[in-house]
Amino acid sequence: MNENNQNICVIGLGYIGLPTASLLGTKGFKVTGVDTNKEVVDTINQGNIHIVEPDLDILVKSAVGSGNLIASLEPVDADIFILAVPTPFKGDHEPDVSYVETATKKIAPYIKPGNLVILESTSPIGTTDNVVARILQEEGHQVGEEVFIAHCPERVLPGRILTELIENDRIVGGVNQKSTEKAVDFYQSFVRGQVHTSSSAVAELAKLTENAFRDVNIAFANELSLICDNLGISVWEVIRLANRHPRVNILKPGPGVGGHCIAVDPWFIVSSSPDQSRLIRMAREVNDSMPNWVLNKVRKSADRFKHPIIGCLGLAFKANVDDLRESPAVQIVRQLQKENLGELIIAEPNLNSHSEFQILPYREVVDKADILILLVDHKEFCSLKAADLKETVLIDTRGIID
Ligand code: SAJ
Repeated sequence: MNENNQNICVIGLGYIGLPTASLLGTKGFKVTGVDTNKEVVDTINQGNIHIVEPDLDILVKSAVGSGNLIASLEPVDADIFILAVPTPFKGDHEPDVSYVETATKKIAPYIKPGNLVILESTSPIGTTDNVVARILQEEGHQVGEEVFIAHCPERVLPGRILTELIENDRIVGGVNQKSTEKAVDFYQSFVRGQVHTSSSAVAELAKLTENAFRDVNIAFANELSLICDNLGISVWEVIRLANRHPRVNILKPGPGVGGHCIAVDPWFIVSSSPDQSRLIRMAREVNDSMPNWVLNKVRKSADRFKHPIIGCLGLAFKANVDDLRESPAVQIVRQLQKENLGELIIAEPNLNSHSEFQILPYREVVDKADILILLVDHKEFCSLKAADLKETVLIDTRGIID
């Protein structure tokens, strides 16, 4: 339990901000969560959630019910401000830190001496100092002396957010020693993992590195799947056997890399050092080419029919989430719709409806499809057996159907 009775203001109530705000609310902090979307604010104040994440509904209900979490359109005075806003890219994969800028300007009038500001958003190198600290200094705050600023990148895996928020190690990089110490004290009050310290730039690059590492490893698996396809060899069997080596651990090929993190963050490294980031850029390109590879498979199969029913299983960017951001499955389905290769029918068990696509029960899609594309390895699809599919042409991009 938090005995300080500290007030926290979390800016951004998305996939990181809402779990963090509600977790802190249940740990005894008084939390105000701020979002620009009124519908999101109203939903949370009713004790409900707008995203799918295991157990988040229970946590939000409990935090709101206890009075420790209130959602609002505007910031409030607080002891600690946490920025959890998006950091997408724009143009030719250039980082877009405009949400961080806007959020910093928005909290500036509420900040008082003694306050701590933490940037949790995954950020391009230099954002903590050159955006957050610079803006607050320009707004008249004595950064590092009266107002403390640190970067503590979020590292949680969608689908396991609530566990990882507590169990994962954290990296804290303050703009000065005092800022680092204040942020460490805060995280140690609710994190069970270790809290490591460094500079803000190291903390920024360490987070980007984690996601670039995973992207490069997925690209290796994806490239291997192209090689195996060319050779007429099962990539799944190759990986299964190669992974029996004690020092080999190949990840899974798929239809591409989605989500707002791994498909985005490596570009922040590339844009910081374009001439040195050859492998990281190439991995991004390999992963980004995968949807088109899947589309070519569908085009080839569709040639065998007059006007086939094409069943698509899954829209989310990965298994067991409802998040469609940067989803390769959505990219594939949109392109199929454009090309009108056949009648498209779609199942996504984590969504009741979608503004663009009609969502059908997955059994109906399986039964009706001439061509079935398995795009996401949701748990609902894992019981499918090749024997049940009879005449259906199956394109299993996740290797889950025997
Ligand atoms: N994917 C594959 N093959 C694999 C693993 C993943 O194709 O073997 C695909 C997924 O289907 C998905 C994408 O990669 O489209 C990313 O999924 P993910 O589960 O690897 O990662 P995210 O984006 O959900 O979360 C990542 C995590 N980073 C790392 O594991 C290094 C998480 O810890 C970060 O906090 C998160 O990014 C973030 O917010 O940055």
